[in-house]
Amino acid sequence: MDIETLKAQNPDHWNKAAAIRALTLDAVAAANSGHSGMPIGMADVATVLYEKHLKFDAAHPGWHDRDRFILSAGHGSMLLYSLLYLVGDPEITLDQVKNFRQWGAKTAGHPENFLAQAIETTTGPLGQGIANSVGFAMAEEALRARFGKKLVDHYTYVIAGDGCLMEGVSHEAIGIAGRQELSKLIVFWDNNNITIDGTVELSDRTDQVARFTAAGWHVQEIDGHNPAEIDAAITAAKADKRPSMIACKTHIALGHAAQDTSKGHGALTNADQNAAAKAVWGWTTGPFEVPADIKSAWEEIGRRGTADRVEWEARLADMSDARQAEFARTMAGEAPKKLSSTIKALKKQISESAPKLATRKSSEMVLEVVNPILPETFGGSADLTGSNNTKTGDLGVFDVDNRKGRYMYWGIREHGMASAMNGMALHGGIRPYGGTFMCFTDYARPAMRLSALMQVPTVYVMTHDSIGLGEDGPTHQPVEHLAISRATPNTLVFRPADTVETAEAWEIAFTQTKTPSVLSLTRQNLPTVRTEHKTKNLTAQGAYVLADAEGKRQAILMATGSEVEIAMAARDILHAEGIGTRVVSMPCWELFEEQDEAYRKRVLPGGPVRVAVEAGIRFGWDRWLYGERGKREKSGFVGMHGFGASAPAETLYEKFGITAEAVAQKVRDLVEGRWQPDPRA
Ligand SMILES: Cc1ncc(C[n+]2csc(CCOP(=O)(O)OP(=O)(O)O)c2C)c(N)n1
Ligand SMILES: [Mg+2]
Repeated sequence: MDIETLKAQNPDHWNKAAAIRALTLDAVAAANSGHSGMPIGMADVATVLYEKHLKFDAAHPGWHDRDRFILSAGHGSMLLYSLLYLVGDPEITLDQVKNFRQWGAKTAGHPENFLAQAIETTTGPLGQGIANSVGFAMAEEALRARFGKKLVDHYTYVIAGDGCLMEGVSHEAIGIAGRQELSKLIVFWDNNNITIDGTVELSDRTDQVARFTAAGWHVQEIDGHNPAEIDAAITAAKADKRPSMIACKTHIALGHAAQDTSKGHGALTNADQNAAAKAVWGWTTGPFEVPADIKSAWEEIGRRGTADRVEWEARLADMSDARQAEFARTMAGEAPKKLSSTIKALKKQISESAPKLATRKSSEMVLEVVNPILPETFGGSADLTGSNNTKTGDLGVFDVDNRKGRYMYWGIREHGMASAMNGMALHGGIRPYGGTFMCFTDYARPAMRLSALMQVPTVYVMTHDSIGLGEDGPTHQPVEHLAISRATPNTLVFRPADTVETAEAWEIAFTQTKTPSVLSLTRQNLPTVRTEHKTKNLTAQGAYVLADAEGKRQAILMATGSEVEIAMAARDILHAEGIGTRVVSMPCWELFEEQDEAYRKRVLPGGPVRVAVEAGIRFGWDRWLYGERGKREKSGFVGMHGFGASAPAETLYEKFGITAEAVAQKVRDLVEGRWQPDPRA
């Protein structure tokens, strides 16, 4: 259908959609950057969705039972900002739209979830939104099973572009959604056949309809500019028991000189061409001006859900006080009071019995006592359940016929798992944790970075955290992954030395509201080093004195995880030789950095020689070796300098020189002034 016919057939619809198109052109032109074509192309789909289907109340963007709208094609951010301004969102005002992409504005280049309540997730890295949406839809299912349909009953709508569908993570997401029959997930594919380099044919020939169908989705193909077809397709999608993909044939930059070309993808800033496009759309007002009747029609859409919300609030108010309080606590992500006492009791029991355990097993022990008292936890693993020790007795398996299950078999999909976990956390009401091998942090990395950026407390259970995993060899032995994780802002990286530290780490991870955690856990057994029970959570200080020097303090050994045992053994050797040695356990650098100067100085005083021991690369350790009152000539590192190898763990520690004797020798050299620059450092 040509534009004139579309206009004539449904002028009310056309004008509402034109408002999105015009605001997009104006904001992108004012910013002199951004992406005009996608919002212009998808304006009709978005208009019908908001006008006829999306359950929301513009004045209350935080209403828990709202439908979620996820703009996976995040470069088209002006689509979202236009919609929010038009419906009367309290945060995305006209001023915000005028300040698109400027310092301090909520209308950032790509949507950022932490800038406005109505922005459900941060998108821009293509594919993330569609993968997050799987988590949103799972969270809805899980919470509906827990709290009932009266409180939780909403859809998750997604707009994904060609780019989102080409990214690998979309494959993982589509597979999960199909297998789990997430019937309330509805994805619109902006099928415009254009990406930045040209047409899709340049790089892809996938039959997307066949692909989604093969994964178990309900699929429809429509004209993405025809409001009647869009409406009917959404209605049909809702009625189907499968997740739905609606392939919307659209024209990027519809009505603009750049229509149907890759030029239309980016910033359309040519004033004449923009004026001509507005003329084609029948848009006659000045920049950022929406005629009052069109604006008020949009505001009416923004109020469409008010009655629903009020009824929902009445239903909530009708529930028992206890139920209301539990719902509020769950949605706010507050840990129950019992968590702290449960962790303390476990710590006491462990300090007394001093078991020798792999910290992955310690982690399971913690989860066994914590999961029953935190009904919001949701565990899983990327096909390594028995290795990651993430499944505890009471969880039950999340599945089509058991939405109360709190354990997910994610399959071999680290990236999809991480991204979906972010979606669950963003939805609210769920505390997701998921496991894989530490070296496959790489496979989950794009989503792990977004957990940190988006400020969501997703927990990553990363087991087999060093050469200590042994025979599987260097492909499976992380060496740089601690450094990568620690380099990521707003991420707590825990490498606990025993069960007590593991329990403390979990307590911290499960009380975060804005920070993800990475738990780096061993495959191999470790002794309990915290044999004296302390109620205080020492891991919360990031680093602490585990064992002090006897006699004159000549050396400080800093270690994490499995190497704390080695540091303790080195301390014994050195003490036998009269070299007073302190061992500092450093389970979480980030928390140690947060401590005040006085505490850090007490733990790491200047003077003694310092040796760090960690079965990973040195990167980052210099901060503690000589950045924190230390001296380069009095410091050394015992760890990895390259990739590992395939052999039994004990052999590897021996061959790579990560032994108590090697640590003791390093200390002797430093104490006796035989420091040498390490060319590998
Ligand atoms: C992971 C990732 N890779 C690359 C980019 C850069 N990028 C932004 S949009 C885009 C093209 C996307 O094509 P499509 O989804 O079809 O969007 P359209 O051109 O139709 O608006 C690319 C490559 C990105 N944002 N994220
Ligand atoms: Mg495209």
